Amino acid sequence: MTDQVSLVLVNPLYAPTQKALEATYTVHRLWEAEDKNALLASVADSVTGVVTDGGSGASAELLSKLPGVKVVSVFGVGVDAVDLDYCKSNGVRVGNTPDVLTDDVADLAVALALASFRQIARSHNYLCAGRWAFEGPAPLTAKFSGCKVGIFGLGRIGHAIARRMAGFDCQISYCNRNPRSDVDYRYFADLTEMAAAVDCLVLAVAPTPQMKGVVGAEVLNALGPQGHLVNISRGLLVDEDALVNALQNKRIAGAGLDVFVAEPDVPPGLMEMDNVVLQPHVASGTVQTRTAMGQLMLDNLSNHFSGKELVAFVA
Ligand code: 8YV
Repeated sequence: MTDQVSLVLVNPLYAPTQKALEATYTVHRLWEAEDKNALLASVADSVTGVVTDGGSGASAELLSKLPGVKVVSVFGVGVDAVDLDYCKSNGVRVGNTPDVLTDDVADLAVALALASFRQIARSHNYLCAGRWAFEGPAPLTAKFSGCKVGIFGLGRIGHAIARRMAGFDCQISYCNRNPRSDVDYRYFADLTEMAAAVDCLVLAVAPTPQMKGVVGAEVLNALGPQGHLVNISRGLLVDEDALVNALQNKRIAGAGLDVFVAEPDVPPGLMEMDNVVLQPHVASGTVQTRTAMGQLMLDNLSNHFSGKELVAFVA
């Protein structure tokens, strides 16, 4: 037990990881506190680290109540919910867990694309409702192999998705701030322009607050009635009202979504349509990957408290 190190844990983690964390550090469980501000005030003098995950992050409001904190260790790759400006201004290091989850997240993006093009949920429900026997073959769907894919955010995860989809003979395009010199995929500087040129728009970008709702009516109309949207990034990228409207009015063909604006709440309109496949933010949710994420999150902490560089960090 590293008795002298006291941490705040923002939300429950993968059980084996949380067990290891609490066996090593003095951990204050923020989500269990009836009065969170009272808990933070009571531990402010002793706490020197925060542990969180990609969804919960660590706000400036939280961190400002814990002036002794000099490390935030994120159980996840996404740090959009961590106030990086506060961290950089106050000398707080931010560790995350990239690479170990790339395969799983990319795999689920492909699964969601296939599920949307081939309407796997709808055909499953058609069979289970006994309609096959009475109505005959299920309605035809759309071919995925060879389609035009546009990836918004060709980073580590976006590139892994591109490699997988190239294996389905898909024609890959991407939209980044700047073109990459190490790939020969078609580059678009403008998201709407890329959406108009592809059949499958995949959101894999590490989002910034400025990207809120960037996938709205204009991008969805550009994607078009044969288009499919896949999101394994963050729900904040999508104007969900515009998406529900586009799906209900068949201005796009389908969607495969793992993330939502206000998780775990999901717009009811998305759950009422059969041309949508929904997942409860499980892209990194395998035993192997969550184990690896947990180890990396713990390694970042132990490195910090040993005066070493974090294994993987963003600040
Ligand atoms: C979550 C994620 O952190 O890696 C990320 O940024 O969004 C996810 O892996 C994971 O669901 C743990 O809560």
